[in-house]
Amino acid sequence: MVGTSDNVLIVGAGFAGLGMAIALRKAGMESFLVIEKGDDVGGTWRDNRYPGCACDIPSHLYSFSFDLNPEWSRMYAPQPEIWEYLRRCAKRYGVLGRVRFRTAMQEARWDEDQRLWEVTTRDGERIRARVLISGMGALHVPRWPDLPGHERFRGPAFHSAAWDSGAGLEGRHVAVIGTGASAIQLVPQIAPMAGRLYLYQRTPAWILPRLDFPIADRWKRRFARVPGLMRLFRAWLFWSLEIRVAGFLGNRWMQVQGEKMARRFLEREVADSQLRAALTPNYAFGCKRVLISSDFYQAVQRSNVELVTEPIVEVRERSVVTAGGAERPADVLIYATGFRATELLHGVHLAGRGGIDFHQAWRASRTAFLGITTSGFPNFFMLLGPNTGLGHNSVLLMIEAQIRYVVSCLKRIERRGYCAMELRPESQRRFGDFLRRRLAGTVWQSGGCRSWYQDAETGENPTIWPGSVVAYRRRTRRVEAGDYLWITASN
Ligand code: N01
Repeated sequence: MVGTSDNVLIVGAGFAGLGMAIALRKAGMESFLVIEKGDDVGGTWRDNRYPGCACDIPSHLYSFSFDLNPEWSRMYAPQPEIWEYLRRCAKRYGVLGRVRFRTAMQEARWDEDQRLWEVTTRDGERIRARVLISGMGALHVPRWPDLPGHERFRGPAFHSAAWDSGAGLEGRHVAVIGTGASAIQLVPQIAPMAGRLYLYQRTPAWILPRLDFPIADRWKRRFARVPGLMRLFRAWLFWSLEIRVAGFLGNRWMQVQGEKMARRFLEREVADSQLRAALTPNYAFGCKRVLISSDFYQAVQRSNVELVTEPIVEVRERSVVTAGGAERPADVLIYATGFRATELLHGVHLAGRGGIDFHQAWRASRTAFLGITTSGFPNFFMLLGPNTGLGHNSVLLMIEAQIRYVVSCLKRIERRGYCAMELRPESQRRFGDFLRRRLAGTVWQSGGCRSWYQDAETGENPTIWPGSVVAYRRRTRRVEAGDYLWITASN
């Protein structure tokens, strides 16, 4: 049992949770605890270990702004390196010892009398804290398609985010379901070892080449010697990605240019016109996440790889059947089918003021102010909450803006002697209206596709920030006192 002296409870030890813990230490707020469901830090970079797993944002930008790393081996560092970077940060900034592993939050209740969060873990332990911060992320609960007969399958079957390295793919019939960001990274790696690989595609993606290369030692040395140079490089990366946002927000000219580049790439890489047609999306460039890969198209054209575009209708003991009745053998089944990205705080019961249920409140409003705070849930903050994902730039920039915002909130509470702060319902409504207006014209909502950014039932987009990183930073720079109710011991 953690005493109430632990002011802040952070849930999750990925980029968001660790970044938050480090920021609290830097702000002199030492009274915090991090709980983590896994047995190590790293979040998504600990979980995703499939062959070829790497970041699709350049590493010099996909890292903390306060800990630039001159040692990145490549433009797009592989997963083990990113994971190692995070572990190093946890140690370097003295937060590793503050993480309690194998501790998953199951329930949290706001105790109105005590003005505290009472958290229950999956093991039944109780933890009390004044402030609750979710760093649980959005891409950690695997999505399993409900394929008829999947339970009958006899061979190893696993999700890309829970890679079974003992499955033994050599010379076997391997079925990969999905052609999203994970699949296009893992297929080129496993295709050479599989006997035959069947790639089941429901919707093709727009793909651009990945300009990946090793970073030369002399550049690593320069970056280490002159940190300003590294900052300059990072700034260049930032702006070259940031300008692309205009296309996503509705600039047709930029969308057309993007589409032209992707079409040219596809034409250059794939000679067979039938295969090219099967790999060509029928929706606007950017509607689904634009993927980057320089080896996926090559892998699909290997003689032992078959792209299957008919929908799967049944999984049998050792095969997959598609519409039309074709049955293809399968010894191993790999689900590269993504995550339940629109289901916030999946598997957690959160009860706010007056016992209101977070999931019910969410269904009614579908917004969180700046993606961070929600009315009815005092002293509760989300990192990488709704509508703060990005399609065009490094999401770490969003996480860091949120962390700064939360620290400002906590400082204000401390300075003024408040017990808690709670978002005013009208601030939440205003922000929700703004989001809906902004999203309406974006390619994500009007580009003619259905994507994991959208809620499967309503088609609404609770995932993406409909603006630039610069605009988000501007909005989160200051905590506007008027957006919140500030609660004292007596009111
Ligand atoms: O998941 P996805 P992902 N039958 O949802 C298909 C991040 N990430 O794990 O498009 C057949 O993109 C589905 O088809 P459709 C990144 O943000 C980051 O690949 O829905 N297919 C789709 O093709 C990324 O965007 C990195 O029609 C089925 C695929 O499965 C996010 O994670 C690296 C199906 C799922 O693709 C998710 O990527 C990797 C069915 N029944 C991932 N059901 C970085 O480098 C689903 N599909 C930072």
